[in-house]
This record gives sequence, C-alpha cells and structure tokens, in this order.
Amino acid sequence: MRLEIPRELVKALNEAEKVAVLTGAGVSAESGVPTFRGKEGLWRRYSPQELATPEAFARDPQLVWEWYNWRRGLIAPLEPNPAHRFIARLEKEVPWFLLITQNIDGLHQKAGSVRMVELHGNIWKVRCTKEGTVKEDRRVPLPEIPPRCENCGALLRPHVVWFGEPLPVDALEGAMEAAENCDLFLVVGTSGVVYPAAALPQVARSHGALVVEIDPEETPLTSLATWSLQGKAGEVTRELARELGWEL
Ligand code: BJW
Repeated sequence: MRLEIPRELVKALNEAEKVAVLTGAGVSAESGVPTFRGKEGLWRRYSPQELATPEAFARDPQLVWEWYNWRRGLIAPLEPNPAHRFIARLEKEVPWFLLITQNIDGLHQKAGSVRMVELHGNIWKVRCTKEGTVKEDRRVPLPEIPPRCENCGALLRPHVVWFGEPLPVDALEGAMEAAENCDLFLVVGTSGVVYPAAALPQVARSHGALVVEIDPEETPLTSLATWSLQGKAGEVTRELARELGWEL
C-alpha cells in the first residue's frame, strides 16, 4: 500500500530554507546495520554496560574491541539506502542545511552528505587513550586486538561516544544551533531515548520549526512532530522523493 504524503508537507519541504536532519540507527537498518533497541536490536543480545561504557573498556579492552571489530566487519561491505541518498539530496536543495547523525557507520558520507556532524563518533576512527590523537583506520579485521598506538604504545579505543561520556563539543554546539535556527527539522529512525540527541527535536519545535518524523514505530518524539510518517525510512523517502520529483 502506498503511503499518503500530506500535500502541506511537500509544500513545506519545497519552501524550507533552513533544514536540520537528525538520524539514528533506523536510517541504516535497510542497509543491513542492526539497530540497538527493538526486537532485533543489539542491546537484546549484548549488554551496553559490558560493551559501551568507559568502565567496560577499562575492565576488558579485549572484549570491547572484539565487539567493535565484529561490527566493523559487518558494516564494511554495506551500502547507503534511499534514505541516506534522500538526505544527501536534500542538502543540495536547500540554502542552509545540517545533518546531525547519532550513527557511527559512515554511510551518510558514503551517500554524499557533507554538511554534517557526528554526535556519537565514528567506528572507522581510533583514538589513543594516552595522547588523545585520532586516526582513521579502515582495516577489517584489525590485525591486532586490542590495537595499540604506533607512537606511544598505549591502548587505542574506538572513537565513539559511550554512555556517561560527553559528546564532542563542536558537534553538539553545531547541532543545538541548527535545532534553534532551522525552519524544518526532520527526524529519521531514532528511538528518541538517548540524550542529549533526543532533546534536539524539542528544541527545534520550541523555536518554531516544523518537525517531521519518519519511523515505523511510535516514539517519544512522535507527539511533538508536525507530521509523523510511519514506515521504513527507505520506503518513505522514496515516496517523498517521488512527490518532490527527485531521482535518488
Ligand atoms: C527504523 C527502521 C527503518 C527501525 N526505518 N526507522 C536519564 C535521563 C536522561 C539521560 C540520562 C539518564 N541516565 C543517563 C543519561 C545519559 C545517557 C542517556 O541518554 N541514557 C538513556 C539511555 C537513559 N546519555 C549519555 O550518557 C550520553 N552522554 C552524556 O549525556 O554525557 C553527559 C556528560 C557531560 C559531561 C561529562 C560527562 C558526561 C552519551 C550517549 C552515548 C550513546 N552511545 C551509543 C553507542 C555509540 C557507539 C556504538 O555504536 O557502539 O549510541 S548507545 C546507542 O544509542 C548509540 C546510538 O547512537 C544511540 C541512539 O540509538 P538510536 O540511534 O535511536 O537507535 P535505536 O535502536 O534506539 O532506535 C532505532 C529506531 O529506528 C527505532 O525507533 C526503530 O523503530 C527505528 N527503525 N527500522 C526507519 N527501516
């Protein structure tokens, strides 16, 4: 069954001058990246406390790295889907744009997104636990687990944000500013339970932006959305693109 796209939404997308987009794991689900929560989510099989906290890494860096090495292997061959491509196209269509992603998979960049911030880091980067230096490392699998800094020999860690850690200041400031100043805020595929990212749609709304949500499930953000499009991101954005006359 074809999803009904409200006419007013198509008009709003055509007329928007400042657009911000917040994405979560759901935008990459149709590419094959597992989400965190929900029936098939990673947190059903793996404990965030044992794998995604600084305490877990201090306790057992080998275990944490094995998990990230496995996920790097899973993500490496995957390709962007129509939702990533729709967002990359939207960036080209509006005068002012920022993509705010919670995802670490790099699929937005692969789809051509440029004006973006990564709130939770990037799985293809490693950081020295002693020097704080960040380096890209796309080797799959990594030859040594846990990997060590070539320069000082200290442990490297994934350059991602774990629970209890602060988000990168520049990325968060950019995201806040975008939420405060945009006229349309699009939210795609996030359960809206992890803060501070989950506060951004509320910030946008309270500053007068139209909020559009795309997600197959109802989330805590649904009630504040001007339009909530219930469906898979790839399918809904394909429909939106058709309405807007865009080739994806
Ligand atoms: C589809 C789809 C399809 C499916 N199409 N959609 C109590 C209250 C408030 C806050 C806190 C609290 N207790 C603790 C906190 C803070 C904590 C937090 O928010 N916890 C909550 C869980 C309660 N936050 C933090 O700790 C953050 N840091 C912080 O607050 O720092 C403060 C500080 C300041 C100064 C000094 C020190 C500290 C950090 C959060 C880091 C999150 N990290 C992770 C892991 C990243 C690395 C990795 O990947 O390994 O980030 S956890 C995980 O959750 C990941 C995600 O980015 C994040 C959000 O998940 P997301 O993207 O929403 O995915 P899902 O799976 O939850 O949802 C998927 C959605 O897609 C669903 O809605 C589906 O329906 C949908 N979907 N298929 C479209 N085809």
